[in-house]
Amino acid sequence: MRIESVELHHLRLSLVHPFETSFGREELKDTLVIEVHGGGLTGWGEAPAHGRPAYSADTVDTCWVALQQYILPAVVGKELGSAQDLQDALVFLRGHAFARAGIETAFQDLLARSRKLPLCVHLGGERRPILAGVSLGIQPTPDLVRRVGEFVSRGYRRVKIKIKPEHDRELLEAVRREHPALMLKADANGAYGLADTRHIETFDEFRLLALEQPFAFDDLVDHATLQARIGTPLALDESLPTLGAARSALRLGSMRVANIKLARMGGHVPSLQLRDLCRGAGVPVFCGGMLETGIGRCHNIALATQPGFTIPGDISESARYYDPDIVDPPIVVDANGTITPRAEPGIGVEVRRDRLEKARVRHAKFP
Ligand code: OSB
Ligand code: MG
Repeated sequence: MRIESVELHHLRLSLVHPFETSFGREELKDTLVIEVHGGGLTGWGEAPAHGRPAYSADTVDTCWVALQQYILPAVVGKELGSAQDLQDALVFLRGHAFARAGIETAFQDLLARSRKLPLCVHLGGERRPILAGVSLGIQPTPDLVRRVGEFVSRGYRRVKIKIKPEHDRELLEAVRREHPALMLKADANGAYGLADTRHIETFDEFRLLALEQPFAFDDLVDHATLQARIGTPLALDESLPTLGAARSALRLGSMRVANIKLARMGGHVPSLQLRDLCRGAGVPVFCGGMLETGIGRCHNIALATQPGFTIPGDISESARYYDPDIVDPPIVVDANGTITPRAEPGIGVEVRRDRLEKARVRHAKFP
């Protein structure tokens, strides 16, 4: 398969609800949608970077430059037999994982469509329902408890809540009181330090599925010290930017669960390699999210159906963030709290060009 041309669509979408984490509050979401053309077919991918380098160094602007200057010249017009071939053509590239994920996911969609297979089957899995999960930002405790209740009544069986110092125990206690059996995760996005160890030890009573990224994005050692002192499994997110970092984390005992994000890892190929590493170490994994549009969301769903993704991830329905989403039909959660990948080839949804163009702030074609 040859990628003949690529289009970049920088979108700015308003979120249905503002999303607040320990790094700030977002009301608008910028993202980069990547459209690849080849063999008479079109594939869609997404680099769901933010407008500012807060979660990682990647922004839509850095993705834009990395794609135009380095990535697209290395892959467009080349005969690439597989997504591994595309990754091999990019071995020179350090970092820029979100941009790499954008082109790789688009190419995987193109390959799946050329094989007339749903993306989940093309990737090596089977088309099976996955448990949905919702990630709820920082907000006053009564609002959060009400929001959890709304999602639970709509069928969601797994909820992740964002926490930070002074905004943790009270929240967890309130949610646990109302939902004793809910699968609950807490994510701190690096807001704590080793000095908070005694406080974090008290979270064991909340029976969390995992406590995600309590310490800094570049730490593995303190996470290992904390993991040895608590019963709650730690899940790493920001601290796993590469396979090498993950190998170190597994060796050190810094986590008992891994959050695998397509954007952070640079596509399906490295995400599945991380799954394999974790499997070898007996560490279960889940698929995380970055507020993706329907395009990235379909890629997340396909990844989450792969063998080894035994912990329910952070994949919610389209309407949680975007109403309307840019894809048709939107992604929905059924009454059992599950999402079923579509049977059509590739991501299985149609990208609505009218909505894409309405949300677009910048557009480029390559070559
Ligand atoms: O830490 O997992 C995170 C969103 C943006 C940046 C970081 C994170 C998140 C989420 C949202 O938790 C997951 C989603 O619903 O897409
Ligand atoms: Mg996280």
